[in-house]
Formats: sequence, C-alpha cells, structure tokens
Amino acid sequence: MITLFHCVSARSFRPLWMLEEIGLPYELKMLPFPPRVHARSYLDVNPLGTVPALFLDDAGRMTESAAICQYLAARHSPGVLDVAPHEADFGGYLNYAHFEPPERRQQQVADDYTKWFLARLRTLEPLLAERAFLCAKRFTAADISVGYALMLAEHLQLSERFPPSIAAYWKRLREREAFQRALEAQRAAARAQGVPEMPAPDVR
Ligand SMILES: N[C@@H](CCC(=O)N[C@@H](CS)C(=O)NCC(=O)O)C(=O)O
Repeated sequence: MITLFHCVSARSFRPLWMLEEIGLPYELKMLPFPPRVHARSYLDVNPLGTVPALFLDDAGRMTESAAICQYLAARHSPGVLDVAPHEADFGGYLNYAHFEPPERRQQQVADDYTKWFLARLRTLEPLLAERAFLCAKRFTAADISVGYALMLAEHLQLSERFPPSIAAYWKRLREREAFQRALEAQRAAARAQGVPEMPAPDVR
C-alpha cells in the first residue's frame, strides 16, 4: 500500500488529491507543521524534513510533490491524468506541473514571490478564459499542481487578486469530488492521529 506523509494543506496535498482522483488505496500519516520542529523523528523518514514523503508500494521513496503526481498519473492513469509525449500539450503539461506557489517565510522574499506569482497568473488568465482545464482538453496532474498553488495563494490572502477566469477555474477545481475527498481525508486523519487541524500555510 502507498504511504503518504502529509501536513494539513501543505504541498503534500498535491499527491493526496491525486490519490483521490485515481481512487488508489493509501495510508495517510499526518504530521504537525513544521515536522522538523514538532516531529523530529520524521527526519529519519525524510532527512529534508519536508512533506510530502511518499513510500511506494513496490519500494522507493519520493519527496517532490509534482514528481509524485506525475509518477502516480503515468503509472495508474496513463493518457487520462497525465499527458503523453505524443500529445500536442505535452510541453505545456510539464511546464504547468512545476508551477510553484508563493512563500511567506521572509517578508522581502514573500513580496517578490507574490509579484512574480501574480504576473504568472496574468499569463494563465487568457488561457483559462477559453478552456476549462490547462492541457489536452481534460483535467490532468498539471491542474493539481497549479490548483495547489492557487490553494496556497488563497491561504496567503491573494485570491481576491485572482483575475475572473482564474477565480472561476479555482472554483471549478474546488468543486471536484476528489478535491473534497482529499480535504475530508486530511481532516479525519488529523483528528484520528491527534495532529492540529490548522493548515500548514496558516502556521506562523
Ligand atoms: N519542492 C518540494 C517542496 C516541499 C516543501 O517545501 N514542503 C513544505 C510544506 S509546503 C515543508 O515541508 N516545509 C517544512 C519546513 O520548511 O520545515 C515539493 O513541492 O514537494
């Protein structure tokens, strides 16, 4: 069984959402945020101290959220949740799969990152005015990657600055049943495992 180490609404939400989209069984291990402070033994699991860490059913560990989504899509949902090399949108798919959300750690970095992030949204806006999802005329792992960036931006109070087509896209993503299931799964697991339910982006 796949095991995912996760903090509430941290980047590890990407693989959690992907697991729910695919419908794969998994074990969710919740950690308080940040684990390097509140769960020191996690450093034995992932020396980087970051989430996600995903242990694969057939051995091996992965620690990059976008790479995990691509792995899960390619292995368990090829041609549906990933975009194949022969498809026209392959380049765009890989590009969006690495869409990074803003940070808040240091004020100057956060301000610069916010400007950069909002500028990138401006390039997404015309695209999403014309299509429901980013690539290949279907929902893919690229939407999970960008969707999580929008989720984090909302936690950082940036969603009021989303242009209309992006606000509508974000609403469309939130309404997906797998997204709702992923939210519920992290809530239930946090409660059952005695981990605070406060989303990682809100921890100061
Ligand atoms: N590039 C990595 C970044 C992972 C990462 O930085 N995760 C954050 C949570 S969003 C974390 O675990 N931070 C813990 C810390 O900073 O100690 C990915 O996308 O998976």
